[in-house]
Amino acid sequence: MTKYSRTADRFNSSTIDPAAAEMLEKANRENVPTTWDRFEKQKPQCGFGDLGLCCRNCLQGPCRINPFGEPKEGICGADADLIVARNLLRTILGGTSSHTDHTYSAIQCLKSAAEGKAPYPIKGTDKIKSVAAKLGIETEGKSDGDVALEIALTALSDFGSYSEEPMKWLKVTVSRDLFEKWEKLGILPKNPDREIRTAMHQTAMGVDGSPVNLLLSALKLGLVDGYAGLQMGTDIQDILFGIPSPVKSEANLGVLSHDKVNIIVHGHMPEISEKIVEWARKLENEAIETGAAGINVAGICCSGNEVLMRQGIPLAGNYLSQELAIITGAVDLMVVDVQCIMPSIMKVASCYHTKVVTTTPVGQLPGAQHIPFTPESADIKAQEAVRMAIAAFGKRGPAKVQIPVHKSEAWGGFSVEAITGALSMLDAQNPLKPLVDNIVAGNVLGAVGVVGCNNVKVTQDQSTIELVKELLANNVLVVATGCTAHALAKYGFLSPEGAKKYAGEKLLAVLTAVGEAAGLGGPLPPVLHMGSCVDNSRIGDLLGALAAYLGVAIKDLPVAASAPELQHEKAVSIGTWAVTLGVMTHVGVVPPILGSPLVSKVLTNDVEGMTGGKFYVETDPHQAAQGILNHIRIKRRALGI
Ligand code: SF4
Ligand code: MSK
Repeated sequence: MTKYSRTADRFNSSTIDPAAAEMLEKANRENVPTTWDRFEKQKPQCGFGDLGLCCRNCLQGPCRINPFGEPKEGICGADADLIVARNLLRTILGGTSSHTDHTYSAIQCLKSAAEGKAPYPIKGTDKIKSVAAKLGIETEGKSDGDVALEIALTALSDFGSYSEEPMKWLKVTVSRDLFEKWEKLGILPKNPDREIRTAMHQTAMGVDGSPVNLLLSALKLGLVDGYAGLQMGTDIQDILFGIPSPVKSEANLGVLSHDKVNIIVHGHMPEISEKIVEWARKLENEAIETGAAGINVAGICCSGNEVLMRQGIPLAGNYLSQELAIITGAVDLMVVDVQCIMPSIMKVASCYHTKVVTTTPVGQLPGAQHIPFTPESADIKAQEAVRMAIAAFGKRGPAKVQIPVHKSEAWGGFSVEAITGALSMLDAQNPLKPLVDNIVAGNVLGAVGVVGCNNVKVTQDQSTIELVKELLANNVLVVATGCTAHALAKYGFLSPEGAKKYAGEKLLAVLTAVGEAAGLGGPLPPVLHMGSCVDNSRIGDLLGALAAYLGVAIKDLPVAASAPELQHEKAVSIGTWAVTLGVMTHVGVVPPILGSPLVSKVLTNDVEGMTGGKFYVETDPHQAAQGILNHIRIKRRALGI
């Protein structure tokens, strides 16, 4: 009897990914606990927490509200609506802080690189031009480095602003109509750090007693996330590392190598993962000298997305596969930075020869080797980490190695610039025209951004795959980011072959016309991988461009967003930003708001009258697909198409 015994049914209800199921069986044999085991031990999960009805905001608590009787108020008198609204705002604050702190690091890296202090060549020349143009920075007669430095200082000035003016980065990015709408609602953010501080204060014991006022702050924090986290983050990272363009790679645990040193990059910060990729290539000979066939870097979570998008590095797995990668026994080193890294990886790594390196001051793990990266020291630190991997390769226990064979072709790199570049092969003057013409003609029914995570409460990848299959069969174009993109990659949705398999007839014809014109020799993949979590801003840019082309508001477009398997606070803050943009946003995991009828009604209904967007909660992916298709059809009718 093994300590963590599971039945075959359990593996099947945990994941639809055959590689993941194989590793769960191996974990079971080897008595290695995984997140699914810990989930079982958490059951039943707390009903008060599930409904958002538990408050710990002061030391008189915790207070709980009974939705079916007494007590109806906490010790201070806070009721269900207030407690749920406060908790939701704190969740969004967690997500927004994560994104803005990530972006702040990227800005510091760009600044240091532009000053010649950090060893990062600034690769995104075209992005320097476009970002400088929107910020009103003169480029004539200046070097790229000088302009990049001005851009970095402008970004920092938003974080350092003490004026009452709204965030500059937001103001220069969005359309006039959106800006004015948010101005009227009183939700335009100023300095992002100040907004986070103020909203945290607002949720403290005995400050804001108005659930509606708290929800307005939630919308404001959604904008902080959107423009000081996602948009600024993507703009800065594209300047540093280049604008992604279509690139072919592979996905799933089968990308790990039997005879090469395997390094996994995991987390979110490309300034770390890019350096690991660079030095893995440069030190390949050292690995060969020690008997390996070379060095293989693969990615997990959004670090994986970042280096796929720009370097074609394969994806090893999404959030729920992070432990499973180590359980292959073939990962020599996992380099982690921030966000979505389960602390459990240390326990799992201790069962194998795998070394773990942490790299940031805020993301440390007891038992890991801490190699603190700074922009200035990145080359030295990356070499140190890669050499650790080479040394660990020799310690692999062959008896413990089992690499699943499963992997699929996966294309990444679909930035807005790459998409419009492909469309410009059909109409150089007016690249969006072919897409819009096909939407008007009904060949493309609409578009949906399917984004977000895995969540152990949902069978891994299942909701995502079921939902996307139905959307594609109904000729809806799908774009993806984050761990959802990993999920779709594993089952062939990011490959041209996937278009033939999954796209409706009309959509396939459009994908084929664009793909052939762009020189791919076949259709575009039916799902376009637009990048990491911060790269959701690319979807916002695309929506903004489509709305401007059509002369309508984003809320009027036949589009939607969906996060079928969200888990992280960041997914909630991204979703809130999408709702402020005017996008109907489906979530496939029930957020902890049902304890408040008021909050539930505002988010799923009333907010539509304010921003044009709303949340749509549906756990069944088939129902969700129908709900999204109905929404798209309603929007089409309203446009008269
Ligand atoms: Fe209880 Fe109010 Fe304190 Fe929350 S803030 S723990 S509801 S007394
Ligand atoms: S990594 S936030 S599990 S998408 Fe961006 Fe994946 Fe969600 Fe983390």
